[in-house]
Amino acid sequence: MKRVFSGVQPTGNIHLGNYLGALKQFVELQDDHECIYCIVDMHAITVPQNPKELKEHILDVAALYLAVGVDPKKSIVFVQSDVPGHAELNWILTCNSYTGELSRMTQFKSKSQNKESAPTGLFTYPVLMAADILLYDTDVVPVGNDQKQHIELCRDIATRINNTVKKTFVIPEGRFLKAGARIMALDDPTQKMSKSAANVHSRISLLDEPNKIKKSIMKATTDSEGVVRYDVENKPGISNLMTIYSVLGNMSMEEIEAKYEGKGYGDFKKDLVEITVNALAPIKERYEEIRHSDELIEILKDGAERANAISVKTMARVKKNFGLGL
Ligand code: ATP
Ligand code: LTN
Repeated sequence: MKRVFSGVQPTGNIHLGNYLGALKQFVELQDDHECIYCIVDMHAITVPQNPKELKEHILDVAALYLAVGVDPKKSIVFVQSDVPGHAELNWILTCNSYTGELSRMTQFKSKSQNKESAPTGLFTYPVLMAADILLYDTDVVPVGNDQKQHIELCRDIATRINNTVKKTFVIPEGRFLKAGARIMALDDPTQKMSKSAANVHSRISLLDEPNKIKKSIMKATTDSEGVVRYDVENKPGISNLMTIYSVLGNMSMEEIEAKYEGKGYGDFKKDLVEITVNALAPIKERYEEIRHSDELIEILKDGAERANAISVKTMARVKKNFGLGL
């Protein structure tokens, strides 16, 4: 069975972009893959975090994993900092990556923009991500399109070490969903939907109340043509809403276009509100059940133990191949 690894940062506001780009795939892969899903708290501290809030957000994301359908009987769910191998492998990979390649990462460029200096961790963030993936001999990494460059870097570092030191790592592949791989902000369809954007109506969070969902969708930026047609280039706003409609409502773009022929954006948006509210309701219900349960803590403890057992074996191999330790 092929092994799958992915991670989500515990930074609050898990949104439709995270769900359609990543979490939904996590659930789909469980039946015929060995899946490991991580809450990457060490990635979260690449920007300052309030410790109390971070702790809560870790449990929020863990509960959301389960609420969307990740099954701890099938998959390993754990917190990154509970398994020391991530930090250990991170250092070894850091010594085998180059400032030139890291400088080309667009996420670093955008997150450090207009700053005189940025935390070193923000710069080396993709190396820690590579460590997460390589630590488990991962074959497949389901992520949103925005992570493509980081996956390429991971493959480059692993290939370099395999070729220059010794064959040590499995070379992983990214898995990107075509429809819904990149959900854009509702208020500005040229930006990706993001947890950290100031405007709450730019995103739909998985735990939003129906009224908030309605408001965000009804306010969403479209265009003045008033025709429901998929055309990302010229009509990015409505096309983004159609992507959400298509994935949550299980309809092709052609079917959606046909359904709204001769109708305006108002009708389309009203239906999209209903589809979205109905899709998120069961997730919210399950989340409320599990978020403050002892079961959640037990699942994470058990997950860390199982993940650690795998990582210890990889680290023994890595250290041996590098000539490290006794
Ligand atoms: P931020 O928006 O603050 O930059 P993020 O949501 O990108 O944070 P993560 O929590 O690490 O950061 O993302 C979790 C997963 O969701 C990743 O696989 C990422 O690729 C995916 N993802 C994030 N935003 C989107 C989006 N707008 N569309 C599709 N997938 C996304
Ligand atoms: N960088 C990713 C989160 C992440 C990840 C990973 C995803 C950290 N480590 C390993 C897949 C595999 C993000 O920001 N979305």
